[in-house]
Amino acid sequence: MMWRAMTVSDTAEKIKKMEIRGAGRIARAAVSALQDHADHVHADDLPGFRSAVQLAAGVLLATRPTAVSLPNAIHMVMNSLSIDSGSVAEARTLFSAACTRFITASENAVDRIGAIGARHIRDGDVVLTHCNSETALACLLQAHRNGTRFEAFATEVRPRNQGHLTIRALHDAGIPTSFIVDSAARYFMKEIDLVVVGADAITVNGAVVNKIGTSQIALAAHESRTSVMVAAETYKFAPRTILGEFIEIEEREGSEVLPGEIAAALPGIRVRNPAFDVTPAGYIDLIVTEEGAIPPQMAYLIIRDFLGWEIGEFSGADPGGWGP
Ligand code: RUB
Repeated sequence: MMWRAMTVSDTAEKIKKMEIRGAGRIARAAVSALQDHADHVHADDLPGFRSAVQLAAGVLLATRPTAVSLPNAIHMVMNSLSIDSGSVAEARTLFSAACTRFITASENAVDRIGAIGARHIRDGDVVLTHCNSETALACLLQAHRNGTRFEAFATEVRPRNQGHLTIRALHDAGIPTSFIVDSAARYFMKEIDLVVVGADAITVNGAVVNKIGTSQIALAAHESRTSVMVAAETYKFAPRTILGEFIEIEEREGSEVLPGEIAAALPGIRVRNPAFDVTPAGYIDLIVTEEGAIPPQMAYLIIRDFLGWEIGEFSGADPGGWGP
């Protein structure tokens, strides 16, 4: 079944190259590739089946390090492999059902976040968003569908221009939108009432890891007393941060920032290209999840109640839930 294995590696390649990007989409694409792989992989017995799925999971996990949605999603569906099943066929069915459940829950979560987040956008607001987050956009699009009249600002998002995707969505919805370079965010902040962004990971202390530049925008918002709302599904909270683990910040190729021919002429210059940064909880007013809106200081409760990780319980083994 060589071509099925390619499906996992194709998906992995697309995630690495950012043809599939955004924390939620990455998680759903990985689970879907894993489901397809498990549906078709040949295995003589249960241990063989489990290790074939595990191997594919490893390939997907190695793609991008920062979005915790990826390990959370994979571990959630992999949990179904530890349920006693009598045969490979039964294990396949259970695994496939877990994958479908995750994908559906993830899509529903975006809608639910949109519905909750939209209530925080008021008539006359000017709302700034950074990067291209489907959850952040869900809040804006739902507010617009609700009839709230507001304006949007969208940043360019160097170096990969995810802002182009965002302005396309805002344009198509008919939301009046201004497009600005990232470095203009502070200049315009006095006109902004609310910043809405997504998240790749949220730590136990409520810090939000998101697209590079988010923390500068949050700092400028804090300075001008503009509210910052983060829209993120519960599976973007990072259980292992309870143990003091840090979230790895992906640093990508310098060629994304400086074209090769210029770099070649300047051999003494090193280009640094972190893809994400960390915004401390103090600069965030609200995190909207599918379970409701919380202040960032309540992140631990999401990790405990929805991901199943408790302080004090940890002994080195995965306690289950959605945790990596
Ligand atoms: C995407 C990014 C998004 C979050 C949330 O970075 O930082 O804000 O992933 O997105 P990249 P979503 O383009 O490098 O993947 O709400 O769609 O999950």
